[in-house]
Amino acid sequence: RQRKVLMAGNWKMNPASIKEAREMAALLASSLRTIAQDKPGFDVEVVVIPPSPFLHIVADVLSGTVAKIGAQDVHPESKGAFTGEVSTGMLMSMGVSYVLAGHSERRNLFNESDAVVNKKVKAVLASGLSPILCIGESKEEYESGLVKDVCSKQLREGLVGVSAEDLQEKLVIAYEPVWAIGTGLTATPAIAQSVHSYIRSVIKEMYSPEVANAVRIQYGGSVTPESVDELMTCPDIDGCLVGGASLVAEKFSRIFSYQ
Ligand code: G2H
Repeated sequence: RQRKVLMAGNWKMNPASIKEAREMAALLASSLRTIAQDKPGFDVEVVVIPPSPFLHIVADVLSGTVAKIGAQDVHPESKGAFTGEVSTGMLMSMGVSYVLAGHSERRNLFNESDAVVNKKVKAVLASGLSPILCIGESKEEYESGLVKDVCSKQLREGLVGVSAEDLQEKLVIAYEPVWAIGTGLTATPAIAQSVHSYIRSVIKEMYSPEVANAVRIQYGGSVTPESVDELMTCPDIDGCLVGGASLVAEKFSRIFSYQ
């Protein structure tokens, strides 16, 4: 695989306190330091995505390690009367590198449309940060054989106005079948690989073979230390977006040091 592997841990709305966030980050920092010592060739990009109020402390505790920091969401406007929202500039000033856009929980629980997701993607890119554009079908869509239609639509609408260069160098796609999120059901490596390969074919059609070959596509949905090794043998899976298992430093460390 030519593409650099990206393993991201999405903490969602966890943990309950800043004290616990500091402890989780400290455990991860110590595990990253051990890996840096024991595996000098370790070349995986590791990203930790805590809730906004904990970004600062987590960035602080992880500084000096290879881990980068991500945010779970952002508002497309740069400032103003948007009570409760957070801007790309605020995230940048806290040391954030990646921002999730269109996570299925945002789409389903907060009614984010493809048009809103696209605005966020563009705002993140305009600020110089890297968006992780999340796409994926629901259980009903999966059962009705609509995987390709749903992924293609979310991709095409999410990427409106995104340049080939940004897609090649900054934007990451995360395929997360909604039926596999937090349910303990992981798509089999064969299912995941076939959708990833399809996603690459859509990018090829929209952009070029070079862009399709360069864009990183993560898999997400109940990834665990038990499932990661096989998923990572798939040629079109360039890393994982991990939820539940990223809350336990030992598990997340095992995931990003997959074999
Ligand atoms: C999908 C994933 C992380 P989990 O939402 O984005 O969560 O690994 O808990 O299914």
